[in-house]
Amino acid sequence: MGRQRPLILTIVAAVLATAIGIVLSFVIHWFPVQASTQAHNTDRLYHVLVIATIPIFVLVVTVILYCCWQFRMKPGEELKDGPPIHGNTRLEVIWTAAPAILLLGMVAYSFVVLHDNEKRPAHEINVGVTGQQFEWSFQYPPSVTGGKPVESFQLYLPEGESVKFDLHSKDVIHAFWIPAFRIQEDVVPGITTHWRATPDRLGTYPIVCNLLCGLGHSLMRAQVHVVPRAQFQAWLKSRQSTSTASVSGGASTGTTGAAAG
Ligand SMILES: [Cu+2]
Repeated sequence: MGRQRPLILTIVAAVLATAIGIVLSFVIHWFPVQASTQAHNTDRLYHVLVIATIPIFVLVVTVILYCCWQFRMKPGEELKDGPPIHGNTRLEVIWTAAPAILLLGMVAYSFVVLHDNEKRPAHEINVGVTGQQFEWSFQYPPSVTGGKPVESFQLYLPEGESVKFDLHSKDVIHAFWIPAFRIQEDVVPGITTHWRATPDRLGTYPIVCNLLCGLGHSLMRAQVHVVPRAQFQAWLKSRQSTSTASVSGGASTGTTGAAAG
């Protein structure tokens, strides 16, 4: 009985700590608003990973603290040695197999989310993104505008429609990141990289360059405006009539012409 009391106390404390940890993981708002379907998937995955890791963290810390408490050296035992142990096959199989199964499960779930986030939908619009020290510009091809191409320093997107971004860089490596969409991709000179998102919440959200690209890196910001389809169409029309002179057809020609968006 004397040995059992500390063990029961420890187990109760561990269960309590796990419960508090899981509750806290729900109470704390870790992320900015979710403004794309990908954001919901990504946050759900993150939450599952956090909830799966809390009991493991508690288990490891509990075993350490329990051993320090119960098996620490007492006065007079300075020269004593511990009992010789040659291992425990069953225990070793369990502590190898259990984490392996858990990890494989989390990897499989992550893969499914990634695959879902990048899946090509039946309908999508293409928008060109050009990064250069230290600004973003956006190109809307005729397939999107229904007429002349449009270039802008503001990103407008219709709500509820999948967008495939084609990313180009004019100088060094940048990273195109919209935190509210939860997706980021490197923008590399010489190649075109891609990024797909479906904005599902009206509003204006920051666009960030997330790779140190030079002295003005911290200023390399822009905004994405998620608007209803009709407003998007109207904005494209107004841009077509005002930016004729600054755009010369191609997707990545844009010199720093009309600055306002
Ligand atoms: Cu940068």
